Amino acid sequence: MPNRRKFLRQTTLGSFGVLTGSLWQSACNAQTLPAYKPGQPMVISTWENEPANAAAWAALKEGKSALDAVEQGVRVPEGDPENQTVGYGGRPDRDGRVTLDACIMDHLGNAGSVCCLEHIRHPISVARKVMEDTPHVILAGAGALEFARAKGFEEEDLLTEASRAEWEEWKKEENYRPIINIENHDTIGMLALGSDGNMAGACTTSGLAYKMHGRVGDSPIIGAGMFVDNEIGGAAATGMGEAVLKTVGSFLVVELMRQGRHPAEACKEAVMRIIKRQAYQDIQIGYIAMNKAGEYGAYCIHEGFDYTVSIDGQHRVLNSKSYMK
Ligand code: SD4
Repeated sequence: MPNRRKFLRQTTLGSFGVLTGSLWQSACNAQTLPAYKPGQPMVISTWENEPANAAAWAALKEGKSALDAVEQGVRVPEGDPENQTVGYGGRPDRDGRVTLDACIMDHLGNAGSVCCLEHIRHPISVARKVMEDTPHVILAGAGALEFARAKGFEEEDLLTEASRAEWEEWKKEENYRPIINIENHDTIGMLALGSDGNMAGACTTSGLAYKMHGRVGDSPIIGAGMFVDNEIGGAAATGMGEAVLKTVGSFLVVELMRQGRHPAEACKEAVMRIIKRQAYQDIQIGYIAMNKAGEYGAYCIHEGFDYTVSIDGQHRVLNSKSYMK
């Protein structure tokens, strides 16, 4: 949480033009991670998500697929009421409804997604069912809920007392205006590489807090919030979904890696596309990426984006390089 508070302070300053330019801040503690060796499994996720990475790691160690690993990994924050940006306990839209977005992709290029899904704690598992049990890629809203019910998912009230109380306060302060709230940053995007060399990815979120009802961000959109190409690698995004959608960010990162860019450089280029095109002082965007050789990296607009990397059973939270301090 301190990172988000810091980010808010920075964006206030940012709007007064305190811009430090292109900075490579290498406060990275990657050296404390063991070096990746070919044939090892590996997991990378957005933000401080060690428990999620540990669950994914455990799945890989049990011999499960990268697809199982990412599903099991992201289910951890989905089920955690303390995490107010993913799954159960997520902050609601401006009408007080918790609407969830998620997508999943396997090593064969199969993909599944749900958008604006209500009442289901684990949208990632519904997205996987869309991928595996339907001829479609995306199900949205009432149709997604109907499908989840038919697949036996339990319906429940996802709005916790804490998120309800914050929403009630927001309604007073914001005079019920729809705003895009930059405070809401903990979406989990996760990529896993199995020891069989296959990669899969998942992304899940409650989206921007107090969004308009029906708003869908980048997170459930294949190629925007997450993308995997098993020949090359994968990428995932967090932050202001509208900017990621307009630049098809995760697909771009993977295509840049295909052209030979290191994952960190590819993430930087995707961030720079946004910076070139729109006002960026008040938005955060962070990308993570990993290639098939186990190289990884991240880049973000504002300092304060962390990501979690797991190699050889060790999980480390690393600081992403950023464009602005
Ligand atoms: C969205 N990208 O709905 C998501 C929000 C997010 O960390 O990433 N929060 O736009």
